[in-house]
Amino acid sequence: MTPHSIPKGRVLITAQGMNTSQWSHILGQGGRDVVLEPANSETGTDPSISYAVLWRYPHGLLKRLPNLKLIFSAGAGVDHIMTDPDIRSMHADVPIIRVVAPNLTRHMVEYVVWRVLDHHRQGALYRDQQRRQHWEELGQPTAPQVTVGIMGLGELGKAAASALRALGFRIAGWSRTPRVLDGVDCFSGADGLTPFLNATDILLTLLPHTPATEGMIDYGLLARLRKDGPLGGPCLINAGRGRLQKEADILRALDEGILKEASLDVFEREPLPPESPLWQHPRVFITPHAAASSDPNELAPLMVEQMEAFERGEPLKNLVDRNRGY
Ligand code: NDP
Ligand code: OXD
Repeated sequence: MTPHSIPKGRVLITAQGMNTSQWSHILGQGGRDVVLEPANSETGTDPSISYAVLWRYPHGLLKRLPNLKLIFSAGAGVDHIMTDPDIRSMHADVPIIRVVAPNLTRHMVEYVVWRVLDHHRQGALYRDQQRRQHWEELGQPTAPQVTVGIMGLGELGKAAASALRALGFRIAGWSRTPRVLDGVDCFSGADGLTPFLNATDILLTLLPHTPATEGMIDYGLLARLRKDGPLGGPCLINAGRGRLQKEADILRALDEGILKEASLDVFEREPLPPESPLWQHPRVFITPHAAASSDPNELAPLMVEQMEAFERGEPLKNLVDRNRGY
């Protein structure tokens, strides 16, 4: 492809729950035309759109964009796009690009360190003692006695592993394909899952939601976590996706003492419905999918760089592998 062989394309941003006018302003700073809706032509299609920046968008939208050249996820997870039937039919060859960005990774690392330290330093028990004005020092294991098991050793899992290692925790990791990471006891695939779980005191899930990972955080999995660990029971932290977990199983495991505590940032249904018993559970800590949100000031310029690289015929970064689904 010769340089500048593709004209500057028009951008559509559709991202429910995000500040799309801010996104649009930043995406358009280099003089690029940005719209929040496809034009309403007679056929219902808008052939002028080359790039779509998407987050929780209505499926059916992509049908209206016959000349789409690149799809950008406005977040690291791409399950909202991979579950859209239109990306397998009319857009089967359109590259999908996900977010990999230093500040998003930093935010996830902050969340992970916060939640791991809270479980490790027995935050829930001390908060309860404070409520009861009860003064009692609890026994405290040291970090090297505790294993944090990280499911997902991608961009976020690797960064979390290195921050937690620096605090002295033992780290185990589990991924789809075998990985070798300094200071991490790495496991992979179906055969590696049980030994990984058996070694884990604090389970941290940073997996994508795919058909292979859906619903895998269930009672049977939680029952395989280390039982005789130094924290008096295993803890779960899920900052990956809600569809990884079966919430009824988490509640059962908590109530039967199989699981000591849980920190959940993501849920089967979001917002978490008011009737969910998770809200009131004394050993569950809830955040509203806030572990690492997408900042247009950081992400929109990275997207524009990729559009420009594409228009110059240069290779793209952070491409989603459609077969793996992430
Ligand atoms: P990556 O694609 O970089 O890494 C994904 C990791 O998961 C890889 O190690 C991969 O294995 C592993 N994996 C995928 N499928 C399987 C499987 N079937 N069995 C075992 N391991 C599997 O993703 P990121 O680290 O960037 O992000 C992870 C997820 O975090 C996102 O998909 C998103 O859902 C979530 N997220 C949540 C946020 C929040 O605010 N709560 C913010 C940002 C992201 P392998 O190494 O073999 O490929
Ligand atoms: C993401 C998220 O995937 O915020 O980036 O969940």
